[in-house]
Amino acid sequence: MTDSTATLIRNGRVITASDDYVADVLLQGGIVHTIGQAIDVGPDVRVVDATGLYVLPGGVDTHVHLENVIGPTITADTFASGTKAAAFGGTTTIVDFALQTERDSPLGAIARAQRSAESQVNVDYSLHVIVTRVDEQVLKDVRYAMHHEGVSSFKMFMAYPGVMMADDASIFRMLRQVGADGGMVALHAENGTVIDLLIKEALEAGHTAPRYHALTRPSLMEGEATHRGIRLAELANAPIYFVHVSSNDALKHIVSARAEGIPVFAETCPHYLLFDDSVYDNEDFETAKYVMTPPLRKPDDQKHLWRALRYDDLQVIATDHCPFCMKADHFGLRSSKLRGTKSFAEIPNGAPGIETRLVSLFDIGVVQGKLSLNRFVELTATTPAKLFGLFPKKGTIAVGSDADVVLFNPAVSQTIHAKHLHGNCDHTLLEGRSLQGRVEKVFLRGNLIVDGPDWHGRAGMGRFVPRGQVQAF
Ligand code: DUC
Ligand code: ZN
Ligand code: ZN
Repeated sequence: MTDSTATLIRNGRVITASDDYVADVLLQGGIVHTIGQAIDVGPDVRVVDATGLYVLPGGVDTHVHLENVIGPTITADTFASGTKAAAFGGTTTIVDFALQTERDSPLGAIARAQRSAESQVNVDYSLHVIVTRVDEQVLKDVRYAMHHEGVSSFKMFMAYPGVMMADDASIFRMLRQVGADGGMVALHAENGTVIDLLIKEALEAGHTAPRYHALTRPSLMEGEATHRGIRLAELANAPIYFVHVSSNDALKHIVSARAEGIPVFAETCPHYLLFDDSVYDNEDFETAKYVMTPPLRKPDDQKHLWRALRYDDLQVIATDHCPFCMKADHFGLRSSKLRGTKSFAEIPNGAPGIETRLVSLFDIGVVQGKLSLNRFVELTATTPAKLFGLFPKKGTIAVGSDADVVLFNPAVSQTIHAKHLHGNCDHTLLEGRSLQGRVEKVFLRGNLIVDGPDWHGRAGMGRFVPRGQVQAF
């Protein structure tokens, strides 16, 4: 079958954010061509029987770190390995990060990431620019990126002083301009200077084990920064998006701001729903697996995250896939948690998750009755596509949309093992866990790239997707 082969997906249950019906879906010319009943096709069309399967829009994961250089570290997945893993997990569009360094501008960061991604990506992709420094020239470049490069979102950090942290005035200037231009500022909300003090004090007291990562990043400091970010956005009259919301201390500010009518949007990540801070109750180095930022929180926080997911105070579930190995096999110590055997502060922050997002959320969300099927699709594909200017090309199944389609079997279960996953990371937080549901087939713009265990994709077949304005209202 060639790339241009049309495919008829016969008799599947089509699930979008708003609909749920059994139909035939014809993928042709890279787009969803026709949706109907008993569609008649010629012999040159590949027919796939989807009876008993869900026909879902390809997942949209708007928070992943592939080949990201963060200080002296680099994430363990390349654009090639990470996007292959994404595809096997049912995600057909990712948004990665391009880091503005001291030396270059946001435009240089975009060009650099694109150069590296171009020949490697297996699914479609875009980039958020991490803006670390704001001046007149940077603001000009940000405007240019929005209008001419198809990059309409910018991440800023309230944490990591001296590395990536931006001050409040810089964040405010970005919010004001990007908001006026129809884009989005995404914020990492933690009070960086207080956290750095707590880290220094912990190390001085001889507390070096991974668990102190969590103990030095209290949820109150996530809440404080979230509140500050909201007030900056309110003053700037701009929408704002909070990445990786983990705690009710942060969420409660988001809930009340939304009730006041302030355009505040936020994501959480599967790990905050799957695990709680009891994993830190030991001094073992194995616990470094759970060193991600923000850290895992209390069961009570999870209860609030689920409530917010149901009632739309959280709109997106993205992975924050930020893989670092427990050993030093990929890129050596640069991408290994082993950097931090002597000090938790040196453990690279992050966990893998790009391949397990849909199946884990299907199991703990849909199967366990916490999310409807429509809401599951909305959180993992449709709303991220809308908030980041990709909709309706991405994020839904509709005539004219890209033919990014996942056939999902809700009736089978699988046990997750790192050795069966497709990324470079040597572990998964879900090792040995049995989950209901399985991705059976994945189409990227009509091309069958995943067929059960078989890979038909090709590095470089993913495309950069220029994005438009935020569709939040
Ligand atoms: N923030 C992220 O979004 N990802 C990895 C680490 C971090 O601090
Ligand atoms: Zn962050
Ligand atoms: Zn991240």
